Amino acid sequence: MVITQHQEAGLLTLTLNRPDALNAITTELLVELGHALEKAQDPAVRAILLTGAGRAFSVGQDLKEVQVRQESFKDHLRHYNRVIKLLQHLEKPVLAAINGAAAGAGFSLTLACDLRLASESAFFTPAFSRIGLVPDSGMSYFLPRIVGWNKAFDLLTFSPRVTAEEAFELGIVDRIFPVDTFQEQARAFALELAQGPTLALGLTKQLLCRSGSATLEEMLDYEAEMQDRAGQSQDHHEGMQAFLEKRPSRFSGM
Ligand code: LHQ
Repeated sequence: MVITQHQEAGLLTLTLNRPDALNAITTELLVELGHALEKAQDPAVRAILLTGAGRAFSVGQDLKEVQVRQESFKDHLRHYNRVIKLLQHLEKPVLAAINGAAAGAGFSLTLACDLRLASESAFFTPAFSRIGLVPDSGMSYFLPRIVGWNKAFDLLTFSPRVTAEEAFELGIVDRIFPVDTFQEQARAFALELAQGPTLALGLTKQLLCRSGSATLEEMLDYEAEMQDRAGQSQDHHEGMQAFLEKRPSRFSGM
């Protein structure tokens, strides 16, 4: 298996598991990741943590595999695009725990997640322009939305190594944890999120997805619709009770 899966207390951890190849992405890896993400639609899964085994998160497309490819890049990218859409459309928080290098489509994978937790030793590099390619796997969509058009163009053109600290300054990284305690702290952070009001968080994600291409009027209507749904949830009821009883909420995700 090139994707390992571990489930505990509502948290599904998916690990890219080709450590000897710095988790370079193969078709097999994308197919396995796609299957795992489809299964993650199960309501028992309330948050997903995507990470890499060994010293890298992922160095992107396995360049050895594409050298002997049979299909066009356009056809090959269908495997990537399926995974990116699944990450974005899962109605629950998806976190990337970036333990080392995230390059090319490995970087893109992290951008399709809802939050990025980075080890102090992590770094990012678009890598595409260095081999005469354009950004793919959603990078041209997510990166300018996070860092702005001109910074995205700068990063995509010069493809520097962006340290975790620099990525934090740019808004690419949301939390940084020390190398020694990274796995433990990322897991604890994700476990806490897996105990959250999952339905409301999923609806929040849908709102943010829609806001990229909607007018204020459309968003006001969509917010009202989503609030109606959240307002009928068990978690809203529990949240209100907990507030009145001055105790922490015990959300069920429904
Ligand atoms: C690798 C790779 C790699 C194979 C390092 N593949 N072996 C989608 C579909 C269609 C077309 C193509 O594009 C895509 C999407 C993409 O992702 S394109 C972008 C692909 N990725 C890259 O171009 C990144 C290439 N790698 C690097 O720039 C560096 O290796 C980084 C900056 C990631 C890490 O640097 P270091 O930590 O200094 O490690 P290293 O460079 O020494 O690499 C260690 C080994 O890993 C080395 O092999 P070796 O046998 O010499 O030890 C590399 O050749 C190998 N490796 N990336 N993507």
